[in-house]
Amino acid sequence: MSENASKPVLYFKKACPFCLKVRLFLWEARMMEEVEIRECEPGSKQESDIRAELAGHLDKVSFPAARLEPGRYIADSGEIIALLAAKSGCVPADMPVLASYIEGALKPMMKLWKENLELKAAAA
Ligand SMILES: N[C@@H](CCC(=O)N[C@@H](CS)C(=O)NCC(=O)O)C(=O)O
Repeated sequence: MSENASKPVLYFKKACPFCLKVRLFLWEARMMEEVEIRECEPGSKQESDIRAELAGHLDKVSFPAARLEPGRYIADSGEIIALLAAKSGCVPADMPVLASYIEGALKPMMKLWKENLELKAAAA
């Protein structure tokens, strides 16, 4: 078995803010070498191939997603981080870069995104 066969595989989509959250966790936990990352360009053939693979294992395909071991897939950035953290014994809540991204960028971005949706719906 190759070394990569035993590593969790992470599926990222370029420019996905939730994928960046997982990347920051990996970097801050010094786990970049412990996973294999497959990142796709939105709209690419690689994205279609990854979606086809994930669709066979997840109720709903979303990015990021992870294959923790053969046949065991999960999606949701928080869940992926929690499982990788448990594996390595690190505590995401104690990671200042990750916390700063979640609280300082991701949450406000999601709030604006939701407000934008509501405004569009009200204007329609
Ligand atoms: N709560 C999820 C949200 C993930 C999410 O909405 N990701 C977007 C990409 S930024 C997505 O997968 N959208 C649906 C799609 O591309 O099919 C998480 O934290 O992972």
